[in-house]
Amino acid sequence: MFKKYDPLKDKMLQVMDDDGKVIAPAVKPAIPDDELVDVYKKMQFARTLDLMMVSFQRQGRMYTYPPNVGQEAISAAAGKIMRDRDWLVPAFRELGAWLAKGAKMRDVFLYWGGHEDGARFSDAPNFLPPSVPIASQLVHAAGIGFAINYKKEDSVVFAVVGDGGTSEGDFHEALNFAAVWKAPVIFIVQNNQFAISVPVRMQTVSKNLAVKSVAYGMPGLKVDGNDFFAMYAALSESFEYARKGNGPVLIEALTFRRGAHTTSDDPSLYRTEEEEKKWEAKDPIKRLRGYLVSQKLWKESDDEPLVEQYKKEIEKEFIEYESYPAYKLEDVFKYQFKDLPEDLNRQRIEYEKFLNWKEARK
Ligand SMILES: Cc1ncc(C[n+]2csc(CCOP(=O)(O)OP(=O)(O)O)c2C)c(N)n1
Repeated sequence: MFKKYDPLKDKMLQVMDDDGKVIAPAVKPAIPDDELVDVYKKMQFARTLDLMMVSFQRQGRMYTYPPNVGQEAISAAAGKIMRDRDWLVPAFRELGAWLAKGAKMRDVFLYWGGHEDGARFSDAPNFLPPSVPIASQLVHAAGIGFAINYKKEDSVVFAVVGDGGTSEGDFHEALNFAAVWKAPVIFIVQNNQFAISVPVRMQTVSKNLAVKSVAYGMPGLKVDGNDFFAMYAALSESFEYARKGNGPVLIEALTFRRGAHTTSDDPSLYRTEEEEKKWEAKDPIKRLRGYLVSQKLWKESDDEPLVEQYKKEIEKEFIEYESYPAYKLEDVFKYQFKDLPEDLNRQRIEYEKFLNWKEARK
């Protein structure tokens, strides 16, 4: 597959068309029907949760949130392949993969609610906290890969970054050393074509993003990121390659962020409605549903009751989260150092004074 879809030739791996019709049967992964329906339901769940998070934020019940809508196939494929002993090193826009790794909804709410307890994800084995400093997570991923080899473990690291992240030094350092160390890391670039308002053509003049693998001496694949089958095929091949000790792989998953960058962004300022419409037709859930319907595994009318049930579950969890005790002031300072350095201690005292002053004004 790596040879056939050589990124230097700008080839893209695609298995189904926009309607879910299989156009490359030779590379379509063999997944049992019931498991495929399960994947579809998980994608629907992730989307429902994602849309509701935006809605909670709009209601003033949640802090800022980065919508995932349109990018669900990437997380769904990674989520189906990852085992407990594999690592997920996330950026911040791969909610479905968090859930697949075992993250509980409560923790997702706590994380985006700015609560320190939300950074723990104690039910998700081998899951790093989301990384807002762009691409910094990739050096951690390379280091984990090094440790896996050192300890002779059978684990693979799934590390996620955005297209904008490929312009960061950390991206290049991580890829270089992962390759030198033959670290079992799959670097997944979610190329959603924008880094906030900056289009990908302003990030690079490379032919594509997968081609960056060539300089570091690792295989790279450009994949239709809205095509679940293509993502699954690419990631399972990469998984086997990395697991067998061959080293890292770079996957460029071409997709489109249908929502805003975060809830504090307005995409109408930097992209056209036409572009949005074009990508709506390539929606990953619509495409997988097209396939399932054609195989008589699903009916369009099955969607509504499913989503309604998910909405109820999510609302219930969210209400529970809202009664979670507020975090203590010291929690903000507690986790980085064993002994708080003097300057941070001064900040803590100052902040405490500020909070007391604010309280007294009420
Ligand atoms: C090191 C660093 N620089 C800048 C920012 C501000 N910032 C937050 S998200 C973002 C864009 C990221 O774009 P991309 O990597 O394409 O991921 P996407 O948000 O599209 O998923 C920027 C510049 C940051 N968080 N970290």
